[in-house]
Amino acid sequence: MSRPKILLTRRLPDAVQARAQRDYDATLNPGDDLMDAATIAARAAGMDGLLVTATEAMNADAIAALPDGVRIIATFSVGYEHIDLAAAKARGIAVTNTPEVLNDATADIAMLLLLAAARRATEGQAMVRQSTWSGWTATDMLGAQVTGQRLGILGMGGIGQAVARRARGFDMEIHYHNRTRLPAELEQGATYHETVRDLFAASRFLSLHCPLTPETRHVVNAESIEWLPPGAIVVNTARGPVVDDEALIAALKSGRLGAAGLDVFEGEPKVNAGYLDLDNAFLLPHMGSATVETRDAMGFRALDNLDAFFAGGTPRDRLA
Ligand code: 8YV
Repeated sequence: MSRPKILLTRRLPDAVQARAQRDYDATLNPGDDLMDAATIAARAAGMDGLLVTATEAMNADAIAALPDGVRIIATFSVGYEHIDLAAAKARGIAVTNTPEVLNDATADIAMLLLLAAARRATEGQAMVRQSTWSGWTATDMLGAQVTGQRLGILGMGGIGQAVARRARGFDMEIHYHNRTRLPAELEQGATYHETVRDLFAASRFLSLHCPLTPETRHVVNAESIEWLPPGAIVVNTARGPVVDDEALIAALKSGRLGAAGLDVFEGEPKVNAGYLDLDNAFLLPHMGSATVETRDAMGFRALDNLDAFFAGGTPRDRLA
């Protein structure tokens, strides 16, 4: 039997591409050019499946444009807001994602952002790199103590729980809000808040780990920022649009919030210019899952899902 034909819309790690080529008639994208919906539809001609990433907008129009042969879209990401599940389902196209395997790497970046924001890493780096450091003093560059402080986690899925585990190592007190309360063995003593407002009110530090949905879009906004304690520190490794950038920038400028650590941005790779000269914003370019081990694991998980589908089974991460 001939091997299924799959299209990889982005360049993926070598080990992932090697496995894809071993097991499939795989078309790669060695130049890693970004494909719009029309290009994907054209290159998907004759394909049985697509292996996409979060940079491809598989909205209703993009899915409608796909040739009939495409029966599965496997995304190399845990987030799947870029795929219209209802449109895929309506066309009988299966969709899978890659949960779990990026929990640790993303939680590591959340802690990096939290510590960097709390301890004024942006300013410190600039002083050293620009040779404006005039020497040690007992009173300059004082940041926020992390140890013993309250950390609010919005979205207590796998990544949120991995952040909680790390933060406990810093003796932080864990508070969270989630659509459903976790069982006690997963809560590990964390305090559950029924509402986003109650969580924000308890959060000296706030780390965002919710998926992007209509409910979470701009959940950090001018009104909800007022629920946070004065000087609170906000960390975002989830999705840029969870935060209303203009509101966050205004609060960082006024001092209503102490600092922010951001790995994701609305409209990325463009970043709201208001962040760029803020000393109290520590900024990274969407690197949450960017380790060799994790990116390999994400690719293997996507291929596991394709393997299960083409073997006639149900992929473990089937979303639609
Ligand atoms: C990925 C992510 O690197 O998995 C996700 O949802 O946000 C990132 O860690 C990116 O989305 C690749 O598709």
